[in-house]
Amino acid sequence: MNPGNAIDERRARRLNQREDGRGPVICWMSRDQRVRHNWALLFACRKASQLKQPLEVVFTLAPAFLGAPMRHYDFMFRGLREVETGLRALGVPFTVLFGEPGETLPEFAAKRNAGALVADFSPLKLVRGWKQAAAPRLSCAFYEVDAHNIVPCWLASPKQEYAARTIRPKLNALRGEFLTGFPEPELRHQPDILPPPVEWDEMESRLKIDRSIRAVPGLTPGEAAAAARLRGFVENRLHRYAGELNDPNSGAVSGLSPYLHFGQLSAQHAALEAARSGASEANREAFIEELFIRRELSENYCWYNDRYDSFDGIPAWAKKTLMEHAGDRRDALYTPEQFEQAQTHDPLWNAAQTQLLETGVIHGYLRMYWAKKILEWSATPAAAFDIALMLNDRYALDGRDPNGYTGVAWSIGGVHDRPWAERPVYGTIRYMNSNGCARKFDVPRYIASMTGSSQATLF
Ligand code: FO1
Repeated sequence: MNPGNAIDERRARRLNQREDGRGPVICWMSRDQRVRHNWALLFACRKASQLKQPLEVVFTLAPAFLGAPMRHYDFMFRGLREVETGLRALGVPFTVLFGEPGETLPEFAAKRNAGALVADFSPLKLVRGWKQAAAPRLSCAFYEVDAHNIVPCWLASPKQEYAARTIRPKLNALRGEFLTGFPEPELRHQPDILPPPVEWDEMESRLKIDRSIRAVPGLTPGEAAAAARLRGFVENRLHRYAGELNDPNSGAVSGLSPYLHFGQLSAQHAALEAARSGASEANREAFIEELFIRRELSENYCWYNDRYDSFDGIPAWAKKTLMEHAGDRRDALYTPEQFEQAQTHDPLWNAAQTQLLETGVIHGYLRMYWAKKILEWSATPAAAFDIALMLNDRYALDGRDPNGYTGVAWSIGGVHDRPWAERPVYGTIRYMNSNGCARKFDVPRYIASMTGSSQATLF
């Protein structure tokens, strides 16, 4: 067990071989944008206490991030404002640096004469590039802490895993040691004065982003809203999660993915809350399977496969079968714009795309159907892969996330799946159709709820 909820040293790894210095400890917050249940922040707190130095937190705001539009920056900024407030209450200075993180971060660390720098973990190439650019320009110790996963990604497995069934035993073997509670942050050497508040409006005005894709109405971002959403899910929907995981009409989905993506909610805390709930073992395990096994499998995929965001990254068997069928006649062919505007012949697909456009989420089960139909109705498998990613990243609030990349790679490229019966266009990639959906949920009801039109009568 974890006495007093200590911090397991295996959650951190060193990114350079420099010793801790005599200046403040800086926590470089990026992925896990929250004050509570944050192993990177807790590790930095402890380091600051050991060095008898103050703790500071910094967020490096890049001018653009993989094409993310205003919808995502609005969600992120409103969450970061809450982080600023939460840290101020703890007496922790919070600074936002605008510009290329590989440059702004080392400058800041030098100006502060930092004794140590603690970053959180992301398997994405862009963020890894920031760290690779920053590391040689740092004169202090540089640590990385996996605050996103229950089992640190690098510990779960030393290689790209084949499927959920191969990583599941490895994750479960470490679950007891890592699915623990969190210590409270200990701060003893904080400065008396804190920096002035962040100029959020000025920061936003400097972003080079697509402002036409607006925030999703009615959705409240931030750590407090995430906690409320988790409480509501555990109290009212977890008890029927297993049975309705594949039913977009049920509302049983946790709705936690945008909060998990921006790190406004800790997956480990969510897993602990579910484990403590009165829900049945079957429902708790169904939730843990998605939150722990599937999510950490996607982290593993992105961490060990740097072509996670490309058709090239899929397994050889899948690439072979898809290329053998690349010349097959397509029942329909749509341009990226037609997909984007939900203008296909299929009311169910259009309803799923409409949900994505309007609410920024697409139900887990439907996301698979949605992506597979893009494969079926695109000119080439590689084009389909790029269109699915483009739409997911532009509109899904949990876009640009390992879960999203891996979801598209599973649906179109058979990643973590196996060959099925061969058929046109798909080859041996698993096939899905609306009849399959109709066996899982009330399709006309879903379509009506998304489009409120008579299209539902087609089924
Ligand atoms: N992380 C940062 O450290 N700085 C950013 O400016 C930033 C922008 C951003 C925009 C959209 C989005 O979906 C994520 C963004 N993130 C940013 C990264 C995010 O917090 C995660 O680290 C990655 O998405 C990996 O999951």
